[in-house]
Parts: sequence; structure tokens; C-alpha cells
Amino acid sequence: MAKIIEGNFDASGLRVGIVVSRFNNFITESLLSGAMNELVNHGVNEDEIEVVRVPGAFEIPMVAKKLCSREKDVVICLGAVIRGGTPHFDYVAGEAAHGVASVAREVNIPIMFGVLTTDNLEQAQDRTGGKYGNKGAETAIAAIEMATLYKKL
Ligand code: INI
Repeated sequence: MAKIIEGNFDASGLRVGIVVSRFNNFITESLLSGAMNELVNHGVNEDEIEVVRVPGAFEIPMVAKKLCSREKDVVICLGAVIRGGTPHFDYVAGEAAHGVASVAREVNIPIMFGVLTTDNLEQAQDRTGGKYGNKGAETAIAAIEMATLYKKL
């Protein structure tokens, strides 16, 4: 019989770091409140959540790495890259995704990617309390599952 190893959604006792970018802050602050609500509703003590703000999504990976050395069980990255008329979008979105993935491979805790990459503002609003829910909240739930899974592995 196969042994199944999986996380759960009991977040009590978890220490959580959140890196959130200020660029497009009307979107990223909704991601943050969605994530905070979900963490607390699942049992995280608010005193065990550390939130660090950075200028933009490009800066998220470097700070996520620093947060890992501050006794965390999981780090959640939140940001919003919205396509403009220039290739800047691709560089910023690409670096944020590659950078977070690269940090996640280096460290011993899960790093979660809650960075929206959308073509326009409407798509971002749809994902921060609109018709597609709140991606910050979804990322927080995934963070709890991964943090509890890592503790078993
Ligand atoms: N940063 C974002 O988080 N989202 C964006 O949409 C964005 N755009 O479009 O430019 C953005 N740029 C700033 C970037 O993340 C850095 O903060 C900046 O380049 C300084 O390093």
C-alpha cells in the first residue's frame, strides 16, 4: 500500500513571511488583505506574520530570500504586474517568476508565488475580489498546505 504524504489546512503555530510590492498598490493591498484574512481564519497567530513591502515585483525575490533567514515556515510573495505598452512587463514579470522559483529551489521552506501578471487592470481586479476570487487568499491557502507538507517531509 502506498504511503500518502500531504499537507493540511491547520495553520496554528505557523510563522509566515509576506513580501508585497507597492507598484499597483490598489491591487497588491487587496492581495495582502485576502492573504491575511485566510491565514488568520486558518489559525495563524497574527503576531507570527511579518509583512515586508518592496517597491515593485522585480524586488520581490531578493527580499523573499532574506525573509527565509528570519525563522519562517513559509514565505508568500504578492505583487501585480500589469501589461503596458512596453516590453518592461515581460522583463519584470519574468524576473519575478524566475527569481521566486530560483529562491524556492535554494531554501528549505516553501516560497509561494502570488504575483498577478495580467494584460490589463480589469483582469487584475477580477482576481482581487472580483469574479475570479482573490488570488492573495488562494495563495495563502496553498501556503498553509505547503508549510504543513514540508514539516512532514
Ligand atoms: N513593478 C510591478 O510590480 N508591476 C508592474 O506592472 C511594473 N511595471 O509595469 O513597470 C513594475 N515595475 C517596477 C519594477 O518592479 C521595479 O520596481 C523597478 O524596475 C525598479 O527596480
